[in-house]
Amino acid sequence: MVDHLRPGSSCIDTGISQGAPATDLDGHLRPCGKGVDLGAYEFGDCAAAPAFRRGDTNGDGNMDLSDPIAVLGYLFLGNSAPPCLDAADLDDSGILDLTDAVYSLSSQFMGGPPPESPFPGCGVDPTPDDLGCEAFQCR
Ligand SMILES: [Ca+2]
Ligand SMILES: [Ca+2]
Ligand SMILES: [Ca+2]
Repeated sequence: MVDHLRPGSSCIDTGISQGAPATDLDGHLRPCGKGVDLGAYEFGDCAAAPAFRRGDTNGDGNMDLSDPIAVLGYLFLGNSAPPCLDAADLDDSGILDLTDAVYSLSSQFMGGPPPESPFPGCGVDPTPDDLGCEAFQCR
């Protein structure tokens, strides 16, 4: 653990978030604290980013018609938010909107492109955004 930052290190919160991966080498979310830390590891005790499968909006293990319907219900009917908003952001635009539901329908039923990574396996979001992923059960 010698390559991890110590408390009080001048590297803490002084990195540049632009281009920084969404997680450090331990899989912990970054930034952890006020800003991204310099180096490969974030200092602190931030939670590991949950792995998820993009497109499986309701987290039931596969992508089917119920997933875009869950997105539409959340966006337009006031239903509760999906547990992992990143999984619902099929085009990885960082924004959850009608486009994502259409993307899912197109992908499943009209020969459209598959969801952006991570898909079809589980993984973490390769592009940091504000959506976040509270919980996802990979199976
Ligand atoms: Ca599903
Ligand atoms: Ca989107
Ligand atoms: Ca993203």
